[in-house]
Formats: sequence, C-alpha cells, structure tokens
Amino acid sequence: MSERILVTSALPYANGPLHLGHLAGAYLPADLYTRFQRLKGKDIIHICGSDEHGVPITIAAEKEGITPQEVVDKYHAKFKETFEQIGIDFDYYGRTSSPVHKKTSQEFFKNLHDQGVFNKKMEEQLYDEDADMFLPDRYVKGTCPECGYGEAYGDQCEQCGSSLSPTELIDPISSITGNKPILKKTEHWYLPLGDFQQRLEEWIDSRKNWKPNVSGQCKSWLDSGLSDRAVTRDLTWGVPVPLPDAEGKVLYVWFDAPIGYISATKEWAEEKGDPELWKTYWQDEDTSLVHFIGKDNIVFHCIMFPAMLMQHGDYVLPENVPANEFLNLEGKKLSTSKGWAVWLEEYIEDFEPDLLRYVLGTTLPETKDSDFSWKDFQARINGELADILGNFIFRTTSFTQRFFDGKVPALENPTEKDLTALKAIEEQKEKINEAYTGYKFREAIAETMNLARIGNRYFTETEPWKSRKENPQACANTLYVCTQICGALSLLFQPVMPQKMHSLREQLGIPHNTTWEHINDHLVPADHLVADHEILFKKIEDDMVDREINKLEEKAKAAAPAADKFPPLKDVAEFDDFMALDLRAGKILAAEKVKKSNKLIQITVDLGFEKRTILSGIADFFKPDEIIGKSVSVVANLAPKKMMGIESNGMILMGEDSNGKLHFVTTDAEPGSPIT
Ligand code: B3M
Ligand code: ZN
Repeated sequence: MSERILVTSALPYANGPLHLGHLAGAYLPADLYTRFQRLKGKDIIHICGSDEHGVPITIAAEKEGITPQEVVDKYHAKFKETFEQIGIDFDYYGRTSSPVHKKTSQEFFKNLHDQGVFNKKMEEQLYDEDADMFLPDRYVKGTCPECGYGEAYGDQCEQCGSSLSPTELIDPISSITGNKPILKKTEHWYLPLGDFQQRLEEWIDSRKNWKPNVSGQCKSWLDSGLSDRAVTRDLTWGVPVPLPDAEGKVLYVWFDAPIGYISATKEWAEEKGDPELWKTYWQDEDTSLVHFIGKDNIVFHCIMFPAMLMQHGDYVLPENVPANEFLNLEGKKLSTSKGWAVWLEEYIEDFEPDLLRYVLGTTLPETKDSDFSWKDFQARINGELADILGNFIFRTTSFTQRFFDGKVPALENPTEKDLTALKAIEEQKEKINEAYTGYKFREAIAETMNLARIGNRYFTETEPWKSRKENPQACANTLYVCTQICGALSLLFQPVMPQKMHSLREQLGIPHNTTWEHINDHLVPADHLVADHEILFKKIEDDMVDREINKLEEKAKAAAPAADKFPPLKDVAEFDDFMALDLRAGKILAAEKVKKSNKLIQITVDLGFEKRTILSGIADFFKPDEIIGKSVSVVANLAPKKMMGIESNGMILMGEDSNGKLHFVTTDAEPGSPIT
C-alpha cells in the first residue's frame, strides 16, 4: 500500500433517498477507511458523487411526474446534506450531470473509439411503437424463462435472481404503454470484453489480498467467458455519444458512471486551485486506487471499468475493491419499493449519527449478508457504548474530578499490573491497525472496544476507591493509567465516532491534530486538567426502539397498496346467476395424492346425503393426511370434469391470500346443509 491513496465509493443513483443499506454497503466502510488512513498521516482523498444518468432516473421522473433534471437536482441536494449529517466526509462530492463529467466521459469514449476498440453492430431490440422508443431493459416486463415468474424485468428476474436480456422474456410488455413491443433493428457500439479476458484474468490473479467474495465473483464471470457489451443506448437522458453518426444515442450509464470518479477528482483539483493535481491520483503508479461498493456492482468495477482503463492506458488500475454483501433489516431483505427500509434522513431526526456508525460498523456485511435490527441497535448502545466505553470514561474522569481536583495524577513506582494495562494500548493499537489495513472493519471496531474492556477490568481489579485511603500512590497510578487508555480510545475510536471522540478529546485536552503515531501510553500527561463533562452515551429506552419498529411496519403497510395485494373485482353477477349455484357443507372423509400430478389431491367428501369424489389442486399447500376431517364448503352442482383420468364431481371453495397461500372456507353447518 503506497503513501497516496484514492478512495472512491459507489455513486448513488439520484432517484430516491438513502437508507441503511447504502451506508453499510459502501459509504461507512469507505469513510472508516479514509479516516483511519488520514489519522495515520497518509495522503488520501475520498471521492464520490451522484449518479444522475440511466434508466433509474427516468423511471423516478415518470413516477414523480417531474423531469429527470428535477429528480437529480432534488436528490443530489438531499444526498449531500444526508452524507454530511451522518459524518461521511468526502473530499469531493460531484455529480454526473456536470459539464466536466460530460467532457471527461465523451473524451474517454472518443479515445477508445479512435483506438478502434469498439465493435459497431446492428441488432434487434424491443421497441414500443406507441411510445416511439426502444425499450431499456428495465422498461420491459414479462414472464421469466427460468422460473415462470410473471413480473420479471428485462435485465433480471427478482424472483429467482437470473440475469436476463429483454428478448428472453416470455410475453414481454412495455411498462410505458402496456403494449406488446416489436423487434426493431438498432445500431450500437460494443466493448468486446472477450478481448480483455486474458489480461483481466492475469490482473485479477495478481491481486492477492482481495476479499474472497469479490475474487470469487470475478472468477465466475471470467470462467463463463466474457462477451461484447453495448456501451451506448437509444435514450434522450444521458451523455450524448460524441460521434457524428450517433444521433439520439447516449453513453450507457455504466460506461459514464465510473468515469464520474475521474471527473469528480478533476473538479476537486480545480476547487483546490491546482487543476493538474487530479493526475497524481489517477495516473501516478504510486497511487493505490480503492473502490468501495456493494456486491451488485462488482462486475462493473472489477471487469468492465478496469478493461476501459487498461485500454485507455493512462490510468492506474484499482488496487482493491473491498465490496460488501447486503444488509438485511429485521431479518428481511431491504426493499425500497416495499417500504422496508430505514431512511437516513429519518434516522437523523431521532438519534445521533455516531450511534448508527458504531452499530452498523459492528455489523457490516463484510463477508456475508448481515442484519440490522432495532433491538440489536439498542442492545449494542446500552451494553457496549454506555456500559463499557461510556462507563469506563465516566468512572475515570469523575474519579479524577472528585479526588484529584481534575488533575491527572503522576505515575510513580508502577506495579506489573499498571504496566500491563499501559502496554495493552500498544498491543490493541497494532491489532486495530492490522484489521483496518485488511479492510476488516468489524474486527477493528471490536478490538477498539476491547481496549475499553481491558480498562474497565483494570479499574475494577485495582479498586481505586479502596487504595485512595490505603495506598494513595496506587490510586494515583490507577487513574493515570486509565486516563491514558481513555486518551488512546479518543483517537482509536475516531474513525467510527468522529463527533463523540471530538468531545472526548476536548474533555481530556488532547489536541485534535494528534495522529496515529502519537497514540501511546502518555497522551495525557500528569497535571493535565480533565474537564467536567456530561455523559457521552445515554441509554436507549425500550419505547424509543419500539417506536422505530412500529414506524417501519407502518411504512411497509402503506407501501403495499391494496390494489396490488388483491386481484381486481370481476364484473357484476346477476342474482339469478348466483342462485344457480348449489353450495353445500361437506366433510372430508379421505384424501390422497393423485399419482403423476404435482398439484392434485383426490378427496372424498361426505355431503350428508351422498359421498363425492372431488379433485382439488391444493397439493402445494396441504398434505392429504392433514385435511381429513375438515368441514368445507362445496359447489355441489358443478358439471363433472375429468382430470388425470379421474372424474371430479364438484369443487371445494378456497380462499387465496395475498401471498398466494390457500385456506379452506370452513363451515359449522352439518354435511349436506345448503350454504346460502
Ligand atoms: N449508481 C449503482 C448503485 O447505486 C450505481 C453505482 C455507480 S458506481 C460508478 O447501486
Ligand atoms: Zn425467474
């Protein structure tokens, strides 16, 4: 790892508010890493910005009934504010609708084009005749060819996770007009990723310290062989393709977005008054480029963008891409459309940012998906921040206040125990350093908290409240040692809780420009004054988290419109039509699966006056044994129907809930009774 580091975090789509998943995926780890390396005195910058192109933006614009520009203006402003409130400290936060970005991404495209890398191909794509446009993948819905799910998108089936292309969908429908699209020829520029296969393989093989989840995903992409990828689209919203024969075409959002890292660095340099400075970070071999992203962005950052950078030739390649897995919420998949999310702008109204930074930091989905729950949030704040860290700081500072007039006592003739406790600072510091350097932030935070545990144990075991009278120097030594541990914590915890640690340093009188190398066993010298201070971490009461859980459930309910949950009503039926049906109470006497059928169960029903054989397609939901004895409602005068060679006489009524699960319509009436 060189002395100069360029950190980027994924450019969030400016199409909806930020939530916990965004924070845990890219921004918090990137911020922890940057703050840590900066504390170590490294030359590091953290670059990000809003991703303002692509179909997610135009879809949001249609939904909200405003223009794409209005959408991105709104969310870009929100993002900047929210990131600041959470303490995500970017050196520059740009946006891909900026003129610098337009120029940079067009130049990049032209460079590759003039080198002759792209293949220009005419291919058939889905076209909506009424809307008069080619349909982007996300604008096509249809049946998934893999699992039969009816609402699959043109690029992916959210039911089975298969990645699809729009022409693979069965019965595709345009989401703009609801029409069936036609196939129409269109010409595009393709990046022949296959030509980069060998170079990418060698390069990824040479990256020894990548996380296994990241290199694993890259290997599987490479193993299945890379093919051409279109880098242009037929859209109006985006960066226009800078070629004379490209009317109505824009750069594919995944072509221009990663170049956004470069444009934002240019703007940063401009703002610093040193316009060429961006080159040092992007073009000097001594720079380590690190991309923080979520796992769904791996292929773009580890295959596509590196191929673009390799071809261009002027740029460094990423040193590491420590992608995170996904964060779940209360045991369920986070989903903005289902309203199952905690929005950061809402969080910040109720709690302090550092609390979330700590709790999320300890549960980051670093190697596998992880879960955030409000009960765990409460448990960690109360049990760790308040009871361990806060308690240690409080007992140390208040004891010094009360019995030493707030002055740190001097260390004299320390015992073995005192020295061991002091040595723990150096030992923990080394462990924490290693964890951060290896992108193991959970471990780094746990080891930091362990230093507070060590401090607490030492305080308890040396019993200063006793030694104060029996052996004042021993008492003084305890307080000296504990103050040094508090001082070390104020820096070691700084990447995680910048605000809280700022006030702790104020209290202890530690200069804010103190760096990593100064963290040792005498940060707060004897005679130094320790200020009076209110408690650093207050406990979270039950009702505070109960409120959050309720809020979440309310949002989920509101996001599930009744119209989506239940099928629409059928046309009006005349009274006589209804009266023509003969409904009767029945009781299931016997049931067995119909051989060779997955769905059908053959049921014998007692109708009081006779026994009936009825076939029912309920085998996905019930085992034959468990339905015997059930009192059910039967359509008793339905014309017989033969299925799998068996005649079915009637129908058993079922209720189907919004999850597609079936339930019997039971009745207390004795078998044979008419249901009217
Ligand atoms: N906007 C996707 C996302 O937010 C995309 C990242 C771009 S990084 C160059 O998941
Ligand atoms: Zn599917």
